[in-house]
This record gives sequence, C-alpha cells and structure tokens, in this order.
Amino acid sequence: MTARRIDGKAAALAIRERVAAFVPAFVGKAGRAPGLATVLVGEDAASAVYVRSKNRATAETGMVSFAHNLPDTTSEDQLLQLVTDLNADAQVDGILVQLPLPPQVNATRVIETIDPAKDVDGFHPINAGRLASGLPALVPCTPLGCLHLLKQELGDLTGLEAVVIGRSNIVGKPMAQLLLAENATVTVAHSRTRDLPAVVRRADIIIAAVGRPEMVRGDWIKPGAVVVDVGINRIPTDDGKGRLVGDVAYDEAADVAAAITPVPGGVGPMTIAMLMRNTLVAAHRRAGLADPEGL
Ligand code: NAP
Ligand code: L37
Repeated sequence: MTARRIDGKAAALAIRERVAAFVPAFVGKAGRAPGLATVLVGEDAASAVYVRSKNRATAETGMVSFAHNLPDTTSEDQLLQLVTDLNADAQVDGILVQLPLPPQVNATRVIETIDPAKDVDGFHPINAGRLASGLPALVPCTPLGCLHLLKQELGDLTGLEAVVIGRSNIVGKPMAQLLLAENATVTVAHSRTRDLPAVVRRADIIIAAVGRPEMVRGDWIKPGAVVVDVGINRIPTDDGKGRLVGDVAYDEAADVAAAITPVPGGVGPMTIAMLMRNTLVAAHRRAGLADPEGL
C-alpha cells in the first residue's frame, strides 16, 4: 500500500465551509438566503439517503432547502408542473430532481423543463452544450468534485493522459469535457471499448465511473497514476447489511498508484459539496451579483 489515500471527506468539508462563508454577504445584498429545492420521487433507498444528505448540507451551509418528496405513483405531468412552479419561485435558486425516476416519467423531459439558470445538477442540454463550448455553465457536481481532487493532487493537468471509463451524461461525458478544458489528453472508454486494460495502462489519470464492483484491477494501472473511483456499488455481506465498494479494486490499485480515492469517503462527499457550490453560484448569477471568488 504505497498510494496516498485522497480524503474526499476532508476536501468536501473545506469546500462547504468556504461556501458557508459567502452566505452572509449574499443575504446582505439579496435580502434572502440562497435556496435549493430537492425533488425525490419514490422510495429508492440510496436516493433517499443522498437527498437527505443534500438537504442537511444545505441547512448547515446557511442556505434554505425546500424538500419535495413525492410518491412513486407521481405522473409525468405532476412532476413537470412541480418543476414549472419551482422555476417561477423567486426563493428557489437551484432545482435538483434526483435520478433515477420511476418508469412512467421521462427523465429527459423533466430535465429539459428545469430553468437552465436553476439547473444546479448541470444536466440541462443548455448547460451540457455550454460546458462543451467553453462557455460559463452550471457543471455536474460529481465530475466537478473529481476535478477538484485531481487538481489538489496534481496541480496543473496540462499534457497528462486521462482515461475516463464510462460515458454517461451525469459523469463520464462532463468529466471528459472538464479534463479537456484543463489541457489533458482525454480518452473516453465504455462497454464497447476493445482491450480496456491496455487503454487504462496508458493513463496518468484514471476516472472510473462504470458501476461494476472492483472491475479495474491493479495490473491495469500505470505505476504512479492517480485514480479517482466514482463507482458506488453495494455488495452483499454475511450480516445482511451490505458493503460499499468502488469500481476499482482498492487494495491492488493502492500498491501501484501514486494516489487513489476511497469508497466511501472519496467522490461521494465531494458531489454534495459541489452541489452547495453550484447553488451559491446560481444564486449569485440570478441576483445579478458577480460569481463568488476563489471557490
Ligand atoms: P451509467 O449511466 O450506468 O453509465 C455507466 C457507463 O459505464 C456506461 O457508459 C457504460 O458503457 C460503461 N460500462 C458499463 N460496463 C462497462 C464495462 N464492462 N467496461 C467498460 N465500460 C462499461 O452510470 P453513471 O451514472 O455514470 O454512474 C457510474 C457509477 O458511478 C455508478 O456506480 C454510480 O453509482 C456512481 N455514481 C457515483 C456518484 C458519486 O457521487 N460518487 C455520482 C453519480 C454516480 P455504455 O455507454 O457502452 O453502456
Ligand atoms: N446531483 N446526483 C445528482 N443528481 C442525481 O440525479 N443520481 C443523482 C446524483 N447522484 C448522487 O447523488 N450520488 C451520490 C452518491 C454518493 C453520495 C452522495 C451522492 C455519498 O454521500 N456517498 C457516501 C456514502 C453514502 C452511503 O453510505 O451510501 C460516500 O462516502 O461515498
């Protein structure tokens, strides 16, 4: 075990404290605190945990959270109506609709209905397009958190070989755009990639966002690489509680890598910290104030 363990919990706490420090000045200028509306539909256990953490972090940061918990029988029209109401609500700066949504609801339609200025998840096509075009955008929280950890570990990423495993709109694609904007040389791998181990062996930076427990093995990793493990997989244990593991075989990888994020305690807490950041930024832009500096 030679790799440095990247402490996402500590980095996330530091970001949340910095966000909190901006809130009183915002209240002074805008006459209200930044507000985040969360929308949880149905009973997905993991989603319920994450949304509760997000609401708690919002309050701890001095912002206001508006929690909407809807039954899994909610129709698409009902959800679109709620989003339309939140778009029109002046107290709400950020709208987060937690995915996955039940099958009767078309997630794309819901995302496209969110006001791009309130899209703190950065999932609206306007924000995805702005990110890809190098324009100011709201950027998805998980890749933003990964980038923060990478820059903390490596400083300038210019010229480094980055391999992103996974091409989802939530993680893989925006991650690739952020790395490209930092002048890394970026490869995006996916389920049709031929000889994934050989592709990953080229990488100075590995981002694993697949959803397959411990798929990335130690012998896929170039000595000295930095590994960011986005995967959250619950695997069964004898006591019935289950155990969280990432997409990377941690112990094997830690013998080869220079630094690696653990699961839990790595990217997960950063996702929530970056949501706080995006909510603060959205509030400033909506109030006609300059972006908070040094976040
Ligand atoms: P997703 O939408 O299911 O995408 C998974 C990606 O992995 C797809 O692009 C898929 O390829 C690729 N893939 C699947 N099997 C593969 C294989 N055998 N080899 C190479 N690539 C393969 O998942 P996601 O939303 O991006 O999430 C990925 C993981 O991150 C999940 O474990 C999720 O729980 C976790 N996550 C964590 C956070 C956090 O805050 N820590 C946030 C979001 C997600 P195709 O496109 O070809 O199907
Ligand atoms: N913004 N994020 C946004 N929108 C969505 O629709 N699905 C989704 C999404 N994903 C998300 O919230 N992911 C996420 C994953 C893990 C954590 C938080 C958010 C997290 O806090 N993880 C902890 C462990 C939590 C646990 O024990 O289950 C960690 O340390 O990794």
